[in-house]
Amino acid sequence: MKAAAKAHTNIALIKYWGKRDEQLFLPTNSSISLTLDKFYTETSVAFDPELDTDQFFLNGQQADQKETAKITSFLDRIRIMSGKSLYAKIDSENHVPTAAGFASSASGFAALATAATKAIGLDLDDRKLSQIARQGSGSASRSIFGGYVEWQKGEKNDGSDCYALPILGEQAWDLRILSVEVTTKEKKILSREGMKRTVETSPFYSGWLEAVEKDLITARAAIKATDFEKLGHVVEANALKMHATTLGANPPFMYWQSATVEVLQEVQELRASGVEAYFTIDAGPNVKVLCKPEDEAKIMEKLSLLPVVREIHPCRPGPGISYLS
Ligand code: FM0
Repeated sequence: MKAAAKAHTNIALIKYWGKRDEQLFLPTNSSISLTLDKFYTETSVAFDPELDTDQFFLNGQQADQKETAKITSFLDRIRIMSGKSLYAKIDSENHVPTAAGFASSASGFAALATAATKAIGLDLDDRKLSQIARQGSGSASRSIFGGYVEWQKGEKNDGSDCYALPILGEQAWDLRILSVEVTTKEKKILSREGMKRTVETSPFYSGWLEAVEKDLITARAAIKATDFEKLGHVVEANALKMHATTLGANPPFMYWQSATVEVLQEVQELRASGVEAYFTIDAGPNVKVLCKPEDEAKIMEKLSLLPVVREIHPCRPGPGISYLS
């Protein structure tokens, strides 16, 4: 009763920001992402009648009780589905540099959902897998698929219509995402906490919900038409709107640092000088720059000159989940 799987991380082009059900991880808005080739998680799961508890190893080290408890509550959903009450040994290798500002939870729960369901004998399609991965971390639902992906929010209370769907495969449109790591000092507000506080207290949240519906329409159309300029503009504007909601929260917070703003301004200057580059930012200070393959070298060179830039990781569109032997 053993299986292993690999899943890649993804970057949101139109952000998931807020839950309508915290237990089932149902979002208040749909989101769109690009799965990336460079960063991924490989996980093997072995259910074993000899075990009386789950054992979780991350990068070869046994995880503490708190981390293991998260995995156990996730696996409980799969145990209930399969009708089997076996515990498992989970081995996970993360190839995601945390400092680069990518959440390893997206690739982590996508790989875990894929390996665990297979190991326990469930034969599920990708849509169903995305629903299971979603219940570990919302953004993990999108990492089941490669390329350009939409996670649709659904309307139902049980989450049965809430899953990810591919929009365009990773081979169909070659864009680049440059992950720009900046020097940081402040402590992190996790996206889970940040989105909850924003939903509950920010007067700007209703404006976000209204705007994101329009941004989704624009982004879907831009991806289907492979219209880079249209996509870039909506991606950048959507990220700014998400971050604006945090300024209205109580207590207010912001993910940006001065280094973040320096990179944003450099990207806008590049654009003013005729280079097509657009930024997006997740729940942290690092910046991701979206560009065409032919502009990648030039943009990297320019951004590297900023003293606040520590490292740049260039990424390409990446594949969805795969099973490992
Ligand atoms: O990825 O509480 O998935 O759409 O990265 O685990 O469901 O870590 F910028 C923020 C990701 C949020 C946008 O949140 O939250 C996005 C964000 P969980 P996640």
